[in-house]
Amino acid sequence: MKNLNVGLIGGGFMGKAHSLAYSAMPMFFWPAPAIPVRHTIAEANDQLAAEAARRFGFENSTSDWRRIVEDPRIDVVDIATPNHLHAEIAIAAAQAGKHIICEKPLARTGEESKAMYDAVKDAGIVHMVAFNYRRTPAIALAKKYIEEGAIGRILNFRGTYLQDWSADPNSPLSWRFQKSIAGSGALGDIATHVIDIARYLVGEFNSVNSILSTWIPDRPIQSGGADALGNVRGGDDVPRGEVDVDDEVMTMVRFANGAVGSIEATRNGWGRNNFITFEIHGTEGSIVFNYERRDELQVCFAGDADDRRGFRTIYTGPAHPYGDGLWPIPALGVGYGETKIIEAHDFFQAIAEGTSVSPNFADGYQTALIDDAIVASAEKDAWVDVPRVAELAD
Ligand code: NAI
Ligand code: SOE
Repeated sequence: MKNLNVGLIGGGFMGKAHSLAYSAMPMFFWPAPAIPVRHTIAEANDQLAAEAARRFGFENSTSDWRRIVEDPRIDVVDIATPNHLHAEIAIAAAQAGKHIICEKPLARTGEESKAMYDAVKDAGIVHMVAFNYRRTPAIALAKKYIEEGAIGRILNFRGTYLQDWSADPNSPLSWRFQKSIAGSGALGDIATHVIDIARYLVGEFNSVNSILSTWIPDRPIQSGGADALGNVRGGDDVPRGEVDVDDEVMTMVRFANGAVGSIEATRNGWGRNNFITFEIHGTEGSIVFNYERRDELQVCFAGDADDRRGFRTIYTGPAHPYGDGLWPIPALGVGYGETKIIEAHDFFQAIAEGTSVSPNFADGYQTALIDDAIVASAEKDAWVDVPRVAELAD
């Protein structure tokens, strides 16, 4: 069992989640595929970097991420910065031969994502994009049931990602509302998670027909630092800046396997906090999931007797995906942290075994192509075909 040195870039929300995963992964999954060593963390300035190192248990800190990429002692580069830095860091890290885990969305556009994909493709490294929700045990259980044919041929997928952290017009103009940093709004930030889940469970997208809306055109300017995600409100006296991304996305989908679907995402849905849901109907049954009740998967099997047919609730536990590493009794409760711990496990296992892991940069690039098609469709008010990354061809 090798030690692998991690250089983490960005010590905000995801810096916290990834640091937790690195320290906890061997506690959950033992023997661990490798031991992640929290070697160096980079932040925007020296003070933030030193503070992040103390807080998240890193041995060293730097305000220059290039020092991580150039350090021969570093095995793994973890990109947890706002989206505009993903491409530059990932391309430099791939050229330096580092294994890379990059937060979602892979980048701001398909073009940037392609450059990242091209950089990792022939570099002989393991690359992963951090769509962690598919590692929620109940979602992995849905995948298992689908692969076993338990609900037959999939007819449709209805997915949502609804939040309310920015529903107040006085929640700040974080980087998530600025196109130059984020690339897009609710689309790249949260709809991409549902797109990833839809690709995982149903398959590739052929075409989309979409609407993008921006309900709140300006917000109080936030003065730098990690994103406050609406927890700090600007008053009437704070200068406001333009929101140049979408607040909401709705799209219809035609899948390559003939299924149809819809995906909706908003960060303005009062009362919805992290409402990632899907409902899938197949020829032999249905599956329903709601992340706000993430220990549960609801299933209905058409083959049940007429007088028993209906939704039943499975509470995930040791008998289900990732059950060996998690908690010994169903319904003790898995959280967001556990999805990141499982993600870290699968990433380090791929490094240790010299295999690839999913979702990787091909998946991140494909998701970016879907995002671009959604934007084009909203602009044209028409169905738009989604190009396919060659290695993901049917
Ligand atoms: P955040 O705003 O909380 O943290 C970003 C951090 O990066 C800040 O502390 C900032 O100071 C730092 N940073 C900025 N420039 C830097 C530089 N040049 N060098 C080093 N550090 C720098 O943002 P958050 O929420 O952590 O998001 C980061 C990434 O993770 C984004 O791509 C976001 O889309 C993604 N994300 C993914 C989630 C998931 O569920 N997988 C959840 C939240 C975010
Ligand atoms: C804000 O919408 C956010 O932090 C997203 O950036 C994450 O990807 C999501 O998992 C939680 O909400």
